[in-house]
Amino acid sequence: MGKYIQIFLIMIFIQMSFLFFNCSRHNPPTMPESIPTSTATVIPSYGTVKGTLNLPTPAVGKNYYIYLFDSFEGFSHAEATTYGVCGAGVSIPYSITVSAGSYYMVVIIDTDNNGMSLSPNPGDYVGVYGVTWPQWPVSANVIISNGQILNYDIDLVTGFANVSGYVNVYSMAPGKNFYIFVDNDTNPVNSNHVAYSNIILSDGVLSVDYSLLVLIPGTYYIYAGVDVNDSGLPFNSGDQLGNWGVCGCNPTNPPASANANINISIVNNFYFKMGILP
Ligand SMILES: [Ca+2]
Ligand SMILES: [Ca+2]
Ligand SMILES: [Ca+2]
Repeated sequence: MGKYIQIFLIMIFIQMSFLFFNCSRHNPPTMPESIPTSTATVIPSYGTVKGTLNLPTPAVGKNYYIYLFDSFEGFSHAEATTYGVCGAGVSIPYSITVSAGSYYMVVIIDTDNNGMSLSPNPGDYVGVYGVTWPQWPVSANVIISNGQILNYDIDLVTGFANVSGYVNVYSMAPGKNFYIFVDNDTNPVNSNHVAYSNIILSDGVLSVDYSLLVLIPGTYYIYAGVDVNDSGLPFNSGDQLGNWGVCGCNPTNPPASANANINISIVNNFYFKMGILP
């Protein structure tokens, strides 16, 4: 093959390569719109826990509430919730559906019919799966996978006050509402408290005894206030307020972080006093 023919063929090859390269860069192949692109389909993954609630005595007509949660941030923030009404007898069937995962499961029967917006109170029936309250499981012991059905019975007991103490009000406020909260934060109106009580103060009262049921161990804020100006919650200027763990009675500086470490097996005594919100 002559040298010129070789050079000619090499030039043709370079030109064709260049054209092909340019075409590839400027005209990328496009997917016809009629061909669907593949998308990941998210299939919900759920399991069911069912069984029997074993009551200490019948609670006919009373509401039961069941909560599954991984980290507890208030009864309104559980990963799954169900409720129902107790029939006759001490064995109440239940069923709850939850996404796959690991959870604690607690049950409350509102024996005094004051509603779960108030959280459980002493005298309500309480239970936690795997142990007898006030014992607490060492880890999240309801472990459920997709499609799984677990049969778990839960023994309930009569809940008792495990957090108590007294609060000195700043000044007498007869006829005014006194509130005390065990809470995940210091906001009384965002529905993540864990225990709550409310009384009307009588004349002459400067010290209020309280007793609360904290169902789930943890580290919380405890604070109390008097709605001096009858505005309802939250507390505002002119109201009395106090936070446990704060020196003196400066109501404007709650602890920087939750500091009331509550062990549900013993009674914790928390005493504090109030100031006036500026
Ligand atoms: Ca109750
Ligand atoms: Ca709160
Ligand atoms: Ca007020």
